[in-house]
Amino acid sequence: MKSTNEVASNNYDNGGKLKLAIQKSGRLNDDSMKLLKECGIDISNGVNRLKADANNFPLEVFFLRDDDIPQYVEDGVADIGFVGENVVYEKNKEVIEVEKLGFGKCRLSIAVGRNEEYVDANYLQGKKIATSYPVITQAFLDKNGINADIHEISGSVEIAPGIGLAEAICDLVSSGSTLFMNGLKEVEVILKSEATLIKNKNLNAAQQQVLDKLIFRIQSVKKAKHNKYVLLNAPNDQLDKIIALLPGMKSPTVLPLATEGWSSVHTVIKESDFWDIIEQLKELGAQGILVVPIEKMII
Ligand code: PRT
Ligand code: ZN
Repeated sequence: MKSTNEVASNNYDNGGKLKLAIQKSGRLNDDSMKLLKECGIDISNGVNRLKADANNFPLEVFFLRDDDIPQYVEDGVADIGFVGENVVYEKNKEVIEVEKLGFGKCRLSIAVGRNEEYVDANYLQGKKIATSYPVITQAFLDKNGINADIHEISGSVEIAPGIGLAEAICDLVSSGSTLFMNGLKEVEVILKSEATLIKNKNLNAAQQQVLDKLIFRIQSVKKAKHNKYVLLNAPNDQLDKIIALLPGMKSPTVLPLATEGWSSVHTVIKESDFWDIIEQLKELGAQGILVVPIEKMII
């Protein structure tokens, strides 16, 4: 018979372990693996692997086609998944979106021939639209009261107008160069998408606890990426104005420099505010400005 301790620890092992589905290969695979690594989760790497265990976190990783991930998570074959929001909305499975992951950013857009005169969605009335996203496209058409013929194809959607298959397409765009090379222009953004963490609806309490730990780590990694650590030298007579410019987590650290009349100022600023603030700091006489990436940020 097992001791109570043994039973408790087994319960944790079985109940608290999470099965995570990520893309096997493709645009989301590298970033998914990188995020796990940045979260301090070490995955034993097999070649041609279908699944792998984490060595230092109660997690088992399944490598799947991205299109299948929502179904596996709905069924509970996987407990959680990293997948594009575009796939989540298209597949429309019963899963819960928990946390955006900050990579795999793209948009699902309508594009038409570059020389077409497109004023609004009414252009699409009665037209043929080629897409791999029939559900999202139909929802857009319904919302705009448009009656169009959706032609579902699984790949190379952008060539459809060129070969006379459709007058418009609805496809993923990131840089826009694929559209450009195929003589198309983007006319409507239907959905902005990025990779997201989805979960099964029926996680048990122990699994939810492990998921909360994972989310906490993901949020720390994301916050760190959005912020930079800034060090600069400031003339003491401008210190008040310089500090007023720097938001920081609490308030900046100020240390005297060996050179009389100067201080070293350390703080954290949002990457998005960075260029504006740097210009103003320079105008106030700040020198030797260093901007350093942050690995993790726990607030
Ligand atoms: O084999 P599997 O089914 O797993 O992969 P897949 O071929 O279906 O997907 P994959 O690896 O191409 O994309 C996986 C996910 O990456 C997508 O579901 C999106 O969430 C995300 N993503 C981000 C993109 C893009 N950016 C993207 N640009 N997915 C596809 N594209 C394609 C787009 O379809 C078009 O052909 O890239 C082309 C356009 O790119 P630009 O830069 O020229 O505009
Ligand atoms: Zn796919």
